[in-house]
Amino acid sequence: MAKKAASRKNTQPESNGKSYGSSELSVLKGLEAVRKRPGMYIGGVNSAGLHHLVWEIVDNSVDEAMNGHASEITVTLHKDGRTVTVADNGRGIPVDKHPTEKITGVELVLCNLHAGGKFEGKNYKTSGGLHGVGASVVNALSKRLVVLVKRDGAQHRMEFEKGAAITKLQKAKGAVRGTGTTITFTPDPTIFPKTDFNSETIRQRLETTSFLHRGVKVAYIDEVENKKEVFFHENGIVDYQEQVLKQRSTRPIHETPFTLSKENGERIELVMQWTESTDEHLRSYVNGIPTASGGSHENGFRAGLTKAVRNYFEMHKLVPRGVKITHEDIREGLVGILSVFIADPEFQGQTKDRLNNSEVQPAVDQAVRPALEQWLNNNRTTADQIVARIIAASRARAASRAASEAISRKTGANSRSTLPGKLSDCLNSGRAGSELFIVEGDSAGGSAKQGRDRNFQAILPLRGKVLNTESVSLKKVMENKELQDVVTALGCGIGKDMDISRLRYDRIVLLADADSDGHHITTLLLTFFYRHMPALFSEGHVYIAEPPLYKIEIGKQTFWAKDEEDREAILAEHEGEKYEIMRFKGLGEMMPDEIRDTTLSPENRRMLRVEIDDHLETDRIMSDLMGKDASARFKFIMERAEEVEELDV
Ligand code: 0RA
Repeated sequence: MAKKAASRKNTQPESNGKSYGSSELSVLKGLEAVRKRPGMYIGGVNSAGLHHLVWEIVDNSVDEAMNGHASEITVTLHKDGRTVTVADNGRGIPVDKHPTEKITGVELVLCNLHAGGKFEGKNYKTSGGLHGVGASVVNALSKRLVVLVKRDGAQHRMEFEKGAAITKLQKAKGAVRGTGTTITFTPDPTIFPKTDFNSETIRQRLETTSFLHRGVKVAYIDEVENKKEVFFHENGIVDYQEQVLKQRSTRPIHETPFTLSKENGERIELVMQWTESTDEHLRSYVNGIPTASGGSHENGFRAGLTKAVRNYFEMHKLVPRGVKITHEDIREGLVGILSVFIADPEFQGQTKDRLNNSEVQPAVDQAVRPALEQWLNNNRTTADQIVARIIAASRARAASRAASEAISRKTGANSRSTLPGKLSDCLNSGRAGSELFIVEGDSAGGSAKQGRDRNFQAILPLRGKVLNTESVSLKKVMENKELQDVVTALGCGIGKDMDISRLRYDRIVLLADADSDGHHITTLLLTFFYRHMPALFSEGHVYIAEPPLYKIEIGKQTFWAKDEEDREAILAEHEGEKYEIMRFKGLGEMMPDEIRDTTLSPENRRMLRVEIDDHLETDRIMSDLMGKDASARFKFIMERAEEVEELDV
């Protein structure tokens, strides 16, 4: 250990001859580890990881509020779009020297990986944060961080670069009123490929925070767009539920939601309502942190829910002859918010968004079951509506199962003889390296077919519009001929019967015109995949091709531009030269070799891989935007796609 520390000192470029005491060395080593492997601490250095920095600092302030010491949190996105300030009116981080650590509380919190525990006494319990790692991770990954603390009648200030202190903790002259902590940081561009924050992402998260912590005033100031918003919800997740219903434009089948609020040891809060929608939509949180992959709290909720409803059915003898009620039937159309607060949350999974604490499952189960049973029995009219809803779901599921089995028989055989007639398959029979282009229109399909490399590229032309599959039953979906062909060509089944290992291609590339019809088709296909074959995204199989809109000939050279901006850039580079421009009205106007050179051939083509980095956000976008202007929707999805990853494959 000691040896290692010594050699660290020699290789530390920022040491500048300064000598470090052993405690500073171990601090530097800790933060150095964060900088070396940021993914271990924030999940990755993509957009989700970048925003994690903000959540981490906000969660610290929320902790202060949860413990009753702060009532207001203000987050500011500064003009540069890359610097964020989080301010609270809590007690302020301690400024005196910690009795055993021999550094100030401020340094401890900002430079020590697990500083939370150092203060873990009666008065400070870390509740969540980035699962306990704290503000020091943000500090390590910031090119600059400034902390201001108002405490004991004075203002204190300290500044850091890449986690290392560049000033001491300095006390300003003069007295100040009140207490609180203000942290301003700018993420380090040598760590994050993109350091621009997404204002809407921050806004959403803060709004959710205000729902989950009723009574805390959360303000958001966006200096880029010059906007300010204040979130404050007296009714907490009940208000949240109302908003979710509105956003998803789904009608509840009963007016008053079931609510639960319980606190003994752990805090459990639940709001739920059955709706006309065909899927289940539960948003769950642990200590204010979204748990997109669920975990023990969700399992406990589902167990309690199912038992309560089953008991009600049995007690009143409500199950019709020949109907079998499954837990899926019980949950169909359910929209709800589950928020628990527990002492030592442990998160699992690649994105650390699944709760692992096993003791939470029985706790939630035992809180939900009796309360829900009682509620059903006390509200018989509502309960009867819910019962009817569940029986209808069971009957629809039986019909849909029959339909999906039929389609699986037709599509799942995986033998080439059953492939759709319109598919021009590739010669390679293995999946490795093979590509399926789903092309809008027969004429474009024809050119693509001629321009492709038939060894590994397959073409499936689609005619006309694809069904909008948002909130449509699987049965309806599978009656649509175009979608049937897509499913057959992919060969891996659909919905519950999907088996990704049977997917016949490595890449599924959506190729449509760069106009609003084309955008619409792409959006509909993305929706279809997202709702019914989501594993395609989690394994990164879906791409969007970007065919050029312009062909520009300058002298003997040919250039391709994907849009006006691109075109202007190319022309600007060749100022004064003679040129000729052609605009493609659609893919159908391109010659086979032009499609090949610009869109199909791996050397020159442009395409985007579609990655989903935030399921809740994607879900919201999908359900929020379907039915509105198609091109706006598409633009949003494209922007998101680009934001996550642009591949030059
Ligand atoms: C450690 C101990 C105490 C408060 C805090 C940290 C604290 C941290 C942050 C981060 C953002 N805002 C914050 N507010 C407080 C307890 C101090 C005491 O006992 O007075």
